[in-house]
Amino acid sequence: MVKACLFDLDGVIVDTAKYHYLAWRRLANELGFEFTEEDNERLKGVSRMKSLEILLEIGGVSFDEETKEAMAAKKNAWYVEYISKMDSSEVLPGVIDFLTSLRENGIKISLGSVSKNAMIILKNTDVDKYFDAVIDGTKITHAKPDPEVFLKGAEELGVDPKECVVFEDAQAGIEAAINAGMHSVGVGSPEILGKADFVISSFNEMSLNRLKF
Ligand code: B16
Ligand code: MG
Repeated sequence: MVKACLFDLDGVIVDTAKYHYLAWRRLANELGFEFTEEDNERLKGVSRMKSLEILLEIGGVSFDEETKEAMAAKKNAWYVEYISKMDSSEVLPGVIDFLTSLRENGIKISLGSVSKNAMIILKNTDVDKYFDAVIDGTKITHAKPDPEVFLKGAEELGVDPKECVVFEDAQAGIEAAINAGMHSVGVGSPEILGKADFVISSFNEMSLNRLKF
């Protein structure tokens, strides 16, 4: 049995992708071009500045660094406005039951997200109390597939990477787990997350006896 579970946030604990989408689309529209939900798929698990680069590439426009920083800040202010209205009803199915059974069985829990807004989301949805460690975008310098976010989580929990399992909805996140020498469970579609040890479509399919690798 593993000793620690490390969770990505967006797409695993909650679905904040829709709020990222609304905020990025608002920016794109302000710049005079469309941004579709399909385009938004390319931003999942990607850092804020890299997401902006992709958005500007889709719109076929370019700006200097200072303007890009201001645009990212503007998008983030809109995004924060949306997520400030979130509550516990937005936690994805099966997540609370699974987190509860982990705690009852002494398995440590860490967050491993590249989002700089992770703490607000955890607090608003009332899941912060389940976490022994929170590693987010404010604590890392390398984005996934770099293993930094998960290695820091394991270190803070005092657990060997080999005894950790990562839950991820993004391909780059599964690669980060592999690069960290950890087990991984994909949350979503097996076509995208094929490198994971196994894939679930929701936490309703998850139980402690599946944590033996
Ligand atoms: P922020 P995760 C990621 O969260 C999102 O999937 C991605 O779409 C977003 O751009 C990134 O966080 C940065 O978020 O702008 O809030 O710092 O999947 O790593 O939990
Ligand atoms: Mg994610």
